[in-house]
Amino acid sequence: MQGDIKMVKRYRFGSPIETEAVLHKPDITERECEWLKKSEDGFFCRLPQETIVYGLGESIRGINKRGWLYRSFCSDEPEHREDKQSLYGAHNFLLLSGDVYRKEDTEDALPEQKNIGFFFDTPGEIVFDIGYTKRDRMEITFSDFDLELYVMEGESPDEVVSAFRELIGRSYIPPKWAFGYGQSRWSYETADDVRKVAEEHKRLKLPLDSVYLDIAYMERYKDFTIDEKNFGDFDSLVKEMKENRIHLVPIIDAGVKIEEGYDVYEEGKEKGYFCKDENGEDFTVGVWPGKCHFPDMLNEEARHWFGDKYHLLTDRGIDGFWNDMNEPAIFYSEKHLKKVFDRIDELKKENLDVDTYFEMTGLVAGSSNNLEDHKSFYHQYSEMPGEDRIRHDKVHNLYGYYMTRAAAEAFEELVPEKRILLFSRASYIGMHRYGGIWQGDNMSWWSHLLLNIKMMPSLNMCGFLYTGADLGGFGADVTEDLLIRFLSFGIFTPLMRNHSALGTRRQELYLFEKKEEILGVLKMRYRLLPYLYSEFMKAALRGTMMFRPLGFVYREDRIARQTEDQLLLGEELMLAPVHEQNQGGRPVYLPERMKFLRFRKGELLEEEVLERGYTFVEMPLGDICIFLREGHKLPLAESASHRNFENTEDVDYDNLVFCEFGDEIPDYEYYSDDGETKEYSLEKNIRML
Ligand code: MIG
Repeated sequence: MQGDIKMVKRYRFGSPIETEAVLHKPDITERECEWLKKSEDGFFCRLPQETIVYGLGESIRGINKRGWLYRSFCSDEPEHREDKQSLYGAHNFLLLSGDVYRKEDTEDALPEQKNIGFFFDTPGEIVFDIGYTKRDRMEITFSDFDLELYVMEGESPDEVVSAFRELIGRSYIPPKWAFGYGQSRWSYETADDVRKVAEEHKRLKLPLDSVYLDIAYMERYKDFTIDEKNFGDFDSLVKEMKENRIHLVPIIDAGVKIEEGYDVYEEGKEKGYFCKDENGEDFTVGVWPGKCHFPDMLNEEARHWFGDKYHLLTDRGIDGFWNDMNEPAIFYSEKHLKKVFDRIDELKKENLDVDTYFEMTGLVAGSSNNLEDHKSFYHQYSEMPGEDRIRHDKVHNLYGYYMTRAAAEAFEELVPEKRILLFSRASYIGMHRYGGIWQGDNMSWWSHLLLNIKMMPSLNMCGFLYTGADLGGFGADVTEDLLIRFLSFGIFTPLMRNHSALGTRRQELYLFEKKEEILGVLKMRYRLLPYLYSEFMKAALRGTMMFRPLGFVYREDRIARQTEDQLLLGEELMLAPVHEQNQGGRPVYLPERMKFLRFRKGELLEEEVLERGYTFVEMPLGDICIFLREGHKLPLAESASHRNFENTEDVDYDNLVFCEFGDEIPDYEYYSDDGETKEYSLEKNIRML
């Protein structure tokens, strides 16, 4: 159901900075918000114990965000631990479901059953204290209390989400091949490393649609260059890969290397397109390539200029990109580093004790991504004509969004007919229209598989549909069982990419022993593609979610509302992934009767009707277990034994087989299109099957 814009209220506080997150703005409401009380620098409200707080998109902890303090400030945070407060995205959307109090209610007032969404639209820092300081209270504070607040009520959580998504506009849609399996590594060091990945996949009949190029393909980490020594035959590499129907997806970093004669640097400097320091000089930071400047993505002219540079790669046959380090991440600033060195010089002379020793280690560790640096550079924001400049920290959460927007807007001009794969590390709501996101530098930890599961619905609420985690985990060493379990969930996420960090155990699929199991899991992905693509497109075009918490559907069921490690996918499926080591299965909560489907080696092996309640389900490594809701059917591409999938082009989207549960099953709304052009249309492309 489409959200009705009339049920959305818009409030204004202070003098908000335009973010262009909201496309369709209702008129400003003059009355005060019924649900939130104003404090000096924010809002607060009562939070009855059973009320669920959904939202916050990319962040740590649960689907229910209660019981922690989250800080909305895009951060290069490689340790997604429970004690952290921020990740790479700033997704300031909350959805309260359950009992809520009107703000003028007295202590003895009775709460009302509600579903209310809140979007706090401001590009600076926000702290969400959701029952952290006090369990039954939510407090939201702003570094700058200037914002637009959107409040939407609905009969159900789904209705609230639809209303919100209608405000913020349609989600980014990638090409169909971007739903295939992608292999990545920081870094494939040479063109031959890339060839090797393709060859090994071919040899073992493991499907592959893309290979990702991390920073090594560039010449000394300079954006839009190619390293001559190791990727000298770049054009033939692209061509060879294309012949094998494999897409190369290079990384682009936010920092532009300072180097005489490097055209991107020279042009940016000459035209004044870089962010400036207090004195109006180009602001210098240290990132990958050493000293860099940040292109001023908020300045429209600079944004066009930077976006246009992507043509250097699209001209050479590249049709996918990932934008990195765009929080923006800072290893050090020149100014700050000088202070650190000065102090260390002083400390050299001392007998280091507990205080001075930790001061010293802290100085070095603390030189990256510190707020002092974020406060010491400036943008010329085109949305604020008349203002000379705006300090970065006040618009911090827009940087990655506008970098990705730069690329997306350029593609509209460079290749208007064609979809380009694009996803980003940092993001803000609004960026969901321009690209997807990956979930950043997770670890090869079981807890991060669980985090991946929990993050999917939260991201979907905020419009981020094209997303997924680094399968297998980015940092730390993977084990074979973790990799297989990660993949067994990853086959359902739109972005399905295996990526891992420099120095960690290699994670390419062909290096592991359980080849049959891995092949089986991958085959299942390709058999699911017609369904996944169809569900993705409907969610994008209707403003709905692909992945939902159980509590969205089984709203009266207390256990379902509290279930955090099972998800609904579309209207049809429930997923209950194994996310702990050495588990041959797991207890599954069935909020209603469902048909259990077990697939092995890409084939349906077993089906069984399971009754409502808890059941222990055997799930050996490599089995794909799916729960089908009654009255529904699941379309699948032809049985894998008839076809060998090398990549998405081998999937037959027209000849489908179905798994069904129930006596009278309504037709499945099947969305299918060419997957390349932008002729999206629900009317034209849906068939009832
Ligand atoms: O700080 O380009 O999140 O995916 O492999 C490391 C190297 C910089 C961070 C990205 C990661 C990528 C890595 N980058």
